[in-house]
Amino acid sequence: MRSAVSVAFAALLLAGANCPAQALPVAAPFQESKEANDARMQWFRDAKFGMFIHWGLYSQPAGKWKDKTTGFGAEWIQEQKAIPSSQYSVLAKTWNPTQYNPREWVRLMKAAGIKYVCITTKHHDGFCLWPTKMNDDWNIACTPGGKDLLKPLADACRAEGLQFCIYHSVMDWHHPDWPGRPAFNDYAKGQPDKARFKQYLYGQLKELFSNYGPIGMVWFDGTWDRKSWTSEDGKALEDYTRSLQPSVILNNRSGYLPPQRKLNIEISNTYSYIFAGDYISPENEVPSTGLPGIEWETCQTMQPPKNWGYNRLVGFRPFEDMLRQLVDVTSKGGNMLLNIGPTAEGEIAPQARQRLEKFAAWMQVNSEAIHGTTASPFERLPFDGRCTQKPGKLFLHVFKWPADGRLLVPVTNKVRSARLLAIPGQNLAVTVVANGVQVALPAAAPDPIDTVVVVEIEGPAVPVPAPKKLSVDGPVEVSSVWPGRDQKDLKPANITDGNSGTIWAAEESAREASVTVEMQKEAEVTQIRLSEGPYARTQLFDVEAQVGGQWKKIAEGTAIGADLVLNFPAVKAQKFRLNIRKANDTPALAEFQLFGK
Ligand code: FHN
Repeated sequence: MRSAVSVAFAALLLAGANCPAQALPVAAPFQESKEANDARMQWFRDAKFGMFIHWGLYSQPAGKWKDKTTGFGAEWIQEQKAIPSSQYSVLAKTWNPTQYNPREWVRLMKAAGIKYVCITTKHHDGFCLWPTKMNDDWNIACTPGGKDLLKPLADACRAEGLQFCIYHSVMDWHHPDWPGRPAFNDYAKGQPDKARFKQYLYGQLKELFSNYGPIGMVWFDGTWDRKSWTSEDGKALEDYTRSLQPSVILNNRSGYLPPQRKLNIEISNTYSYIFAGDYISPENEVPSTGLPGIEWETCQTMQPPKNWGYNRLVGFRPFEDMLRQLVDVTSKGGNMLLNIGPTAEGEIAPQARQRLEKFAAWMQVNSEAIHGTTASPFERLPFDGRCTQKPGKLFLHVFKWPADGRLLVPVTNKVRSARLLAIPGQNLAVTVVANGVQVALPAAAPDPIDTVVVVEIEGPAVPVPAPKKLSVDGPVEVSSVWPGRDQKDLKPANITDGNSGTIWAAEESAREASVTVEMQKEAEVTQIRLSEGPYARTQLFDVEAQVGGQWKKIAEGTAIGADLVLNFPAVKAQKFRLNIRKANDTPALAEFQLFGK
């Protein structure tokens, strides 16, 4: 019989799949002081950027098994195509990653700003990337390559100063004793014995914690089948893992379900929001406002949708998208664990390599604006970008370079200096204005994806209080309206309904237009937000306020787009007018909102 449990787990004297299970080691519940917790978590808090590596037998089919293909979940191919274990196991006879060069991988990752590396020691197919003594047929020693894949990676990480971390799936499609045994496991006979499965799991963790030096983190996974794996199983697993190396950090997927605390933000991936382990692991998702006071790490893959293992059939995310996401996550106080799926040969796919090299180029200039930073002090920024901070320093990540060359930083602190990380030694002029400080920028952005402006301030950042949303509930006057049948959908009232999904449109041939909004009474306005929704037709515009019966220009620009924030010194008025002076198609507007006191 091809059993995954055929060699003794020495410490437990486990004799085989058909033998009764021995008692499991029971670890004392883990406890630590706040100070000890801070010390243990510090590297993780500072790291911000980790690399996830999904590598295994599934890297050979890489999305294609015989004539069947998959565009997602390449590492799930056995389950997706219900491949019998007796057929899937041929992959162990052919795996030989001759191009594997972990030292070179780690150097590439380190240059890209990665601070920790988390590799799949065992994914759901149960195949082990190290020569485990806990089975004799389903690990790297049984392949033509034969060599331990973890050891040289762990050594390379330590040599380069990166944390070596392990992903470990509890769910195991291959092991005959996994209680959720799938029908395609045609090797397994008899009834699964969960106690024996736990001995296998614990025995493997014992090996991993004994032979690979300090383990930074265990990224447990595959515990969502509550019939197979209970909260008690998860709690015991956490305690046992911590007893092996008390410094280890655990994600929240051991299966332990302690009493839940309420999150006051919208989240969709509930599996990842269980308050177990040391941190929350939203998958493919960035919590909109971050999770203040809670440690979190989002895992994201380079090959969407949801390909964690290498898929030769699908493309890679653009670098711009991934860099801005890292910045967004960092500005919200989280970490990003970015996944790559190496090829079966042991190479980092050229597309992934190219993206890591782009990260390296950016990090060479800007890494101080990521590593060791904390979340933005601002609820909202008046420009398209993000903020990260360190004591005495604000890092303003500018995604869209302001056309007027002025960057408004809504902070009340005294400013010592401002400069671009890309041009050190050249201070930028700073002016104190009504809504904060204004930094004079050079005409062009040194980096069109993310240029970082560092503003040195005195004391902890104190933001300018955010202006409050004013009620724009008077009639909306427009120069013209779209004719005919669609008129009621494109009505002027859409402009003030707070929904950027509904728009007003002018008469079809118009290339100029005006929109006037009105409040019930005068108010001090300091900010206007405009949106054209999905359209970007305006090429020249200005905004006026009606003061003492006269229209007075308060802002102007050349583009509006999906979300434009205009800040200006307070103006007291009841009516405001947008004049679209030039558009390349019928003018349309989704939102015109006023903010102030
Ligand atoms: O099923 C896995 C999946 O293959 C992958 O490993 C991801 C990574 O976060 N985790 C699981 C799904 O939540």
